[in-house]
Amino acid sequence: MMITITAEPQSVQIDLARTALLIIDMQRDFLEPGGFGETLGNDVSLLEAAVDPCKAVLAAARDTGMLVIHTREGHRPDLSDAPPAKIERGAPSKRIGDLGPMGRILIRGEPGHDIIDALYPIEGEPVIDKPGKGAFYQTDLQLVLQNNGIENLLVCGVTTEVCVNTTVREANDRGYRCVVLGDCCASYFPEFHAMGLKMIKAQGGIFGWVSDSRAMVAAVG
Ligand code: TIU
Repeated sequence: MMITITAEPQSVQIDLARTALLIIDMQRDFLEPGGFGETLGNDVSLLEAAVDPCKAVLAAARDTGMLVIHTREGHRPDLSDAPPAKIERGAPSKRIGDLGPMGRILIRGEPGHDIIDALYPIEGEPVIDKPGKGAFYQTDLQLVLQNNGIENLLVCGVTTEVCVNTTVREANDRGYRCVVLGDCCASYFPEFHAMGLKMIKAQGGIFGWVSDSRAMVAAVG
């Protein structure tokens, strides 16, 4: 079934049966105090704005039976998949693998690595664990999309200019139509959020389209 989503730089027509909702890294490590985001010096409360809009689109996607995919950034407990260059970077208060109040920072299986309660995956929703910022790099995301006949992605998550932008660029080069739901994304830097969305929709939609939760819910409802 073809649907039309109001978006920028123009409305986009997509086949609902070939569309998945992709929710990127809505993890406690980024959204809650004591996690990776805070160790980097960020005010994690800035990401809260995306939670309710994500809840609304997640509910709408589940109602339609659309494929919902969640991603999580993180590493193996032995850090064998974590590049030293990533671990050593900057001067965080705690490094990847160090023990924090939500367990070891950005480590799979730890409470902080998991998805926030408000958006917790349900049975049948694939969760993609990724070692990098992009969700395609060293994961089976493309295989999951191919096996489900997916051509279009409705993209939500954090942070707008880091994991959302990286993933959208990866997806665009692989031929997927990406519709980024702007209010379902957030950044520790409001100006990067705004610019991150602008970069996607500029030049006639060089990486895809930008829409929002209301337009998505109206289009699939
Ligand atoms: N630091 C930051 O803005 N983001 C990340 O490290 N990962 C994601 O965006 N998920």
